[in-house]
Amino acid sequence: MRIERITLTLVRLPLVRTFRTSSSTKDAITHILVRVEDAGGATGWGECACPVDPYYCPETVETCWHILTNFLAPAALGRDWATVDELVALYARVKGNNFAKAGLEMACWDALARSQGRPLAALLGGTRTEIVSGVSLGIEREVETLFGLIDQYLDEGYRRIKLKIAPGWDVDVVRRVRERYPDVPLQVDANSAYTLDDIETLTQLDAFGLLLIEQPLAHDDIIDHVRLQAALSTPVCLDESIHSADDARKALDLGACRVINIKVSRVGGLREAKRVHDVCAARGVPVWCGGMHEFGIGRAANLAVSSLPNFSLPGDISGSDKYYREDLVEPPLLATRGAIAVPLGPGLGVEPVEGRIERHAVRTWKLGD
Ligand code: SMG
Ligand code: MG
Repeated sequence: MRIERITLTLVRLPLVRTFRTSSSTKDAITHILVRVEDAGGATGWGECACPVDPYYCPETVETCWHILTNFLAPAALGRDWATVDELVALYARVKGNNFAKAGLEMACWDALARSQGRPLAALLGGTRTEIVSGVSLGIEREVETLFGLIDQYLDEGYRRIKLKIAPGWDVDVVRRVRERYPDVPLQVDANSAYTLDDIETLTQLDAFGLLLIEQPLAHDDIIDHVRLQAALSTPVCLDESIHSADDARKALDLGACRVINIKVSRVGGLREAKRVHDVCAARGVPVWCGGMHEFGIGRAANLAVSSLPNFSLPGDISGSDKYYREDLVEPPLLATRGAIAVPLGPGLGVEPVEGRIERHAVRTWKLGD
């Protein structure tokens, strides 16, 4: 493979519903689409699913643009590679910046899979044909609003509910939700809103039969989480703290968590996501696929990686209609009875609709003739 042209498009889509977490509030999503053209004629698409603000992770969409245009795209352009390991080696000296790397790497995986006429899921070694989905519900003003949303998504067939929590929107809300929905698979995500000083609040959550408590403590911590996990019967799940398979190994060996949320973008791409999956699988630790409000391209990649066997918990990959009035790809990725089919076509198995991308484009950039 040799990438001869790279096109970036910054695309902004309004969200169907404002999404509030302990760390940010969003009513639209702006991601970078990466299109690569291979010398052999294959085209691939990737999505850089970074937030616009540095409140979930240190990167922002503009740092991704900077790193892609100045470092990653120039390092990959015009160079021969046969495997994704060889591709990644071309830009391995770029430290961190995982969201930026994931966008370019995804486009190259798509081009590679398309050049072989194979679905991306098959190339990754995936076995599942459909992915069981949950929904992630933001912080609302009133718990009754949350009840309405839970009713709606359970009616649509979604199989687990994730609630965002923050100080002031935690134990009482979870208690009321649990009273109203005694049997629903339920989990919570704090997005780093607590410290060990809050251990009493967090241990109260043990009473509600939660599947897991996601990222209660600092985004860059795995040490305090060890103490917290030892005090909780509910499994801790790490999200923000895990950037690589090595991070996963260290966190699990220390006892910082019992579950890992794998996000393709947070770990720098599909290759590393599979490595995190493998580290967890070898230890019998279940994983699930997290979400960053991906458009259809990133969502298709999430489905492909979730087809790996150890993605045994429901993911945050809801149907695109939960997020957007009209997504950027055909066919749209929708849930039926709470599950989404893994696309079977070549590559990501979805086709970006260029007219829609143009309509929502904020800015474009090209490298190569
Ligand atoms: O894609 O449904 C989705 C969003 C799922 O809650 C979600 N993601 O911490 O897991 C998480 C958040 C991060 C996105 S908000 C910045
Ligand atoms: Mg999370």
